[in-house]
Formats: sequence, C-alpha cells, structure tokens
Amino acid sequence: MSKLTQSTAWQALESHFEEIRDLHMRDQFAEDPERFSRFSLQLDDLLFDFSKNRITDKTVKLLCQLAEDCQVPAWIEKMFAGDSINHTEQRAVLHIALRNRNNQAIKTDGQDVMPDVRAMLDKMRQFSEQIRSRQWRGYTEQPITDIVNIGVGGSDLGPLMATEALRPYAIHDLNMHFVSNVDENHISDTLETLKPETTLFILASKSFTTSDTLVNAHTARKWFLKTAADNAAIGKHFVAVSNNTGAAIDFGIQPDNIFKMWDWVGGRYSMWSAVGLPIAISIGMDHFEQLLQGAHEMDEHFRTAPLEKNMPVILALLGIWYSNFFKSQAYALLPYDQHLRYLPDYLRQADMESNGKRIDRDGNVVDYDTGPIVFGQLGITGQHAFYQLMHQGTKLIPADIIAPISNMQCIRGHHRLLMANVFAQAEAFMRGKTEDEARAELKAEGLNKELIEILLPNKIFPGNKPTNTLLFKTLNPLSLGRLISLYEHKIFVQGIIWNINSYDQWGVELGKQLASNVLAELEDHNEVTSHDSSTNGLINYYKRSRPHND
Ligand code: G6Q
Repeated sequence: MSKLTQSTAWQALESHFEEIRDLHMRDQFAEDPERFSRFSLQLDDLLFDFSKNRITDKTVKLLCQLAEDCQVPAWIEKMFAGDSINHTEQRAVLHIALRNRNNQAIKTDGQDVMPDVRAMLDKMRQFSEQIRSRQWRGYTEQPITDIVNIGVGGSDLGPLMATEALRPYAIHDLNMHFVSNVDENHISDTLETLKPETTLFILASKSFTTSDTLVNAHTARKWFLKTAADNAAIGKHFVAVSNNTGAAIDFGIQPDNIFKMWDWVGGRYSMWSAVGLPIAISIGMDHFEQLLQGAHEMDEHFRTAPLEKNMPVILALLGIWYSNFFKSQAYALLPYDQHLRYLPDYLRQADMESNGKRIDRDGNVVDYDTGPIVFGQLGITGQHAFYQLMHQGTKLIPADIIAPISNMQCIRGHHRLLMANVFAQAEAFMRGKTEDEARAELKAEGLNKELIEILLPNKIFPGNKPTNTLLFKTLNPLSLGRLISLYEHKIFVQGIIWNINSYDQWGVELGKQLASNVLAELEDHNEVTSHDSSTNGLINYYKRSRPHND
C-alpha cells in the first residue's frame, strides 16, 4: 500500500465515506438552510458555490487535513520559489511569473526571471500595437488583415480558447485563424480565402521540432512564396514563438521576429507567455495585461488563503473526494456562454495531460486513481445531448457549471433563459425526482393508471449528483484570467496529493517519436514487416491503396 492510502487522513476519509455515502443532498438542504452560505466562497465577483456536493462539515475538515498532511502549502511555496518541481525534466514551473504583476523578483537557479518576462511583454506590446494600428505593413505595403497561428496542443488551445472567449474585445478588421491539425484540410481550408499580402503567420512551437507544426509551417511558407516570390518578404509575414531560436532562424524567421519562451513554461500553461500573442493582437495589450492581472489575483489568493477558504484547494479536494472515494471516473465541464465553447477542450488538456499519470514522485506505480476523464461542452448543447446519462445513467459524474451573470449583447430574453437553465439543471442534478413526485406529475397529465405504471420508473431521477457552480459578473479578460488560474492550481493541488508530477508529458513525447519512425516506412512501396501483424497489415493496406502521387 502507498504512503497516501495508508495515511491517517486518507483512512479517516475512507471511514467517513462509509458514514455519508447514503446521505441525500436533498435532505441535507432541507435540514440546513445555511448550507449555501457555509459552502460557498467568493473572490471579487467570482462566486464558487460548492454546496451541491455530497459533503458535510466533517468532509471538508478531513479533506483539508489530507491537503495539510500532503504538505500542499509547502508545495505551493516551492512552486512560487522557482524550485524544480517538475523533477523528471528538472525544471521549475513558473507560469505564475508570467502574470506576476507586483514586480517582486521570482528566481530559479538564482536568477530573477522577471526582467526577461517584462522584456517579452514589452516586445508583445510593441508588435501587437503595430499590427493593430496598421503600421506593420506586408511586402506590398498593405496592412495585415488575417493572423494565422500555427501550433498544436499547448501552442494552440490556449490562444484559441481565449481569443474566442474575449471576442467582444477584439477589433473587427483583424481575423484570427488557428491551424493545428497536420491533416492538410485544416491549412488548406484556412488559406482558401486569405491573401498572402495581408496575412501574418505566427509559428508557435516551444521546441520548434513538432512535426505537425513544421509541416503546416512549410506549407504556409510555400503558399506565401508562390505569390510573394521573394524570400525577403518572409520577414514581414512570419514570426515565431519558441524556445528553440536556432531552429526558428533556420526556418527563415528573422531573429527580431522571434518571441522567446523558456524551459520553465509548460506548453499547456503557456497562454500567458508569448504563446498568447494572438490574444494580445486580437484584444490589445492592455486587455491582455488584464487577463494576466486576473490570473495573478487568483495566484495571490491561492498562495495566501487558508486551505478551507482557498478556492483552488477546495475545488481540487472535491475532485479527489469523487475520484478516490466515490470512485467516479469522469468529470464534466459545462460552460453556459457561447464564447467559452473551447474552454472544455482547453481544460481537458490541462487536466488530463497533467494528472493522467500512474507513476508517483518516488517512481512507484500508484495504487489509487489519479486524474479523471475530463469532458464537456457548452451546457445548453450538452443538455440536449449527454446530460441524459448524467441524470439517469449508471455513472456518477461530478460537474462544474460555469456562467457569467450578464452578457454584453443584452438581447432581451436570451440571457435570462440561459441562466434559468443553469439554476434548473444544478437543482435537478441535486434533487432528482422522487417516485411520488413523478407519479403526481403523471396523474396531473391525466394518464391512465396502466400507462402511469409503465412510465413511472423511467420518470424517476435519483438526484444526488454533485455540481459546483461558478458565477462571475461578465466574461472579460479579468474574469477569464481568474477562472483559468483557478483550474491550473486545482490541477496542481491534485497532483501534489496524488504525489505525481503534473508537469511532464511523456505520453505526448511518445506520440511524436512513434510517428516519425513509421513515417520513414511510408516513403517507399516496400512491404513492411517490422511490426505486429495488425500494424503491418494496416500499413501495407494503406501503401497498396494510396494514390500514386501521395
Ligand atoms: C503541452 C504539451 C503539448 C505541446 C505540443 C506542442 O503541455 O507538451 O501539448 O504543447 O506538443 O509542442 P511545441 O510547442 O513544442 O510544438
């Protein structure tokens, strides 16, 4: 047995679980009118209601004890102090430095990283302002109208999510595009309507070795040169964000057009760095800095609030409660705002790539569950699709419901109905519908007795399905920054308790390595025999069937 499952705090939680597993939240709410105020936290206008969880005061106390015993506060300090907490890559984890707004030094290996961070922000400001003010001209002296970010995973999902989330702040004569898939349809569909003379490409790749991104980048350059016909024009149309300056220069990017990243920024935590350049161009640097400010405020809260009042800590502990004690396998993210449509994708990567690990920090295989299967979609779309399983299926799926209180558009009738769905769904997940309630409803519909008996079991909802609800005034750079930082730290706390390294990604590296081995075998028409019979069979079928010019 691992240290974690043997610990006093863990075992106390196991016995406590037996005590409360059959409690129904409907009864807990009926017995305690103060439940909402006791189980909710607020940071500025961000309200975190966690009262619709299968918990009591004792649960929260025991979970906080677990966090204490796992030394969460000490680990928070280690992260902020720039220790190499990503031990398998021997790197510090300092996305918090990218949004450090209080000018205090943040050191790693004895070196303050803040001067470099500030220089990067200045460079982003200068560049984004030139593009937005139309001072930056293409090779034919026309201003830029279209920005194409070419990157994948951590170099794509953050800017994609945030530019969409903050669309109302964008200027309308600049169109943002994101190309991540090496499937040629992605780049060719994107380039179809663009003109080389008014297009700017941002090649975002921390390593500058990711083949998907490089293949797309080469295709973009070829497309561009077909019209521009002059390599010198590349300087006005291609910039790079990378830690591998040499490779970016070899590609043909001018040194001045390279925005630096650092080892201590993980891809999926990098939207606060120059990887966020598309965000800065789209919404302007002042708004980008508001995004950083929001994240910084959550960082400060995380660092200073006591465990039981600490939003990321409580969110994390609730996740542990369901994963490890209720043995729930999944976790749903349900935003109720059209502009948050990429949020589930973004947080799915952040969570699953960080905590999808089975080896602990001491090199042992864990004997407990770690990261859940994270999924989600816009709440309204989900309601008409997969909520059925959440309400009446056999699985327990805790969910976070996320919604802004008002929408900028203010078209009468829309936002109220949206919010009505938020409250109604969270309540329905919690209360369910009893047999008596279902019977009364069917009777009220005037159905005959026989039909009522047939329908009745199908109309019962067990309820007792946990949800957190997160509300904030409006979706703006500040509130988005807070929200993303909240989830980043939630993931961190869970990683600490599970004793895993949330900041490496060997599973991703494997994918990069495997594809390049097979790619070499696809170069010719020879029969492949180096794999298992299925892989050989598939490769050979493909080689026989592909068009001759492929
Ligand atoms: C993120 C992951 C991964 C990475 C991409 C792109 O944390 O490591 O999603 O961001 O594989 O890598 P490059 O930026 O190096 O191209």
